[in-house]
Amino acid sequence: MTKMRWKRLAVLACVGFASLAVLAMPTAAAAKTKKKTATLNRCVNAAVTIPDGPPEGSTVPNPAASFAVPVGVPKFKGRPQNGTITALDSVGVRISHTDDGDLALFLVSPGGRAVALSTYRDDSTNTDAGGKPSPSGDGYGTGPLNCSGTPVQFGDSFATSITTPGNTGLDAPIAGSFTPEQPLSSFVGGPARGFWTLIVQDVQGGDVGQINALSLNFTYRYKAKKRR
Ligand SMILES: [Ca+2]
Ligand SMILES: [Ca+2]
Repeated sequence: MTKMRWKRLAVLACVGFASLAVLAMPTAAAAKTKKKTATLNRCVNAAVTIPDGPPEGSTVPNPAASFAVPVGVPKFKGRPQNGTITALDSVGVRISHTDDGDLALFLVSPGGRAVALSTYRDDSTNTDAGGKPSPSGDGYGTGPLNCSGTPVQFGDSFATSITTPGNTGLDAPIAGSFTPEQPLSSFVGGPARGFWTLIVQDVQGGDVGQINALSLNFTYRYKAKKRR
């Protein structure tokens, strides 16, 4: 190999190392940014009437009730950012109603993803004190009809599914902590900022009620400026 070729190779090698060094160095923008994690744990009182379901035989769909909780995320460089859900620990629901079997409960994220928490949960094996079939569980949660009461908690880590027979009232409220019908983990990776909406639809006429409170407990990640 000639002396000139050796020199060229040496120069190319130097350029290569320099390029690697540039790649490895953080950019100025990245150096000023860090990812932070925040926890939201909030209950909001509601007083939303759930429209009664249609009469037997009707083919007209009835409107659902909805209650939306707004969630904010700190701005980044003066602009809104959505944040990213990293874990959705639990959703608390307090509802007063005279028949849980009428009701379907969904939580909808700001990104538009819907998760079924509980649908038409009434245990037809329940009987009243006189031994008559009495599947009509009364509402979700106990105590005051607001955040001071004890909501039913839904979370993926709880031991008992809401679908387990016997969980679902005997002219008494559904009470306790349950895994929902669909996993809350499907919200992970979606936006935190915006409206989290509980939708409740009543599909049978005769029994009515209200949404009393909704609580959310989740963690999310967002961008923040590094302090100098
Ligand atoms: Ca009832
Ligand atoms: Ca009804």
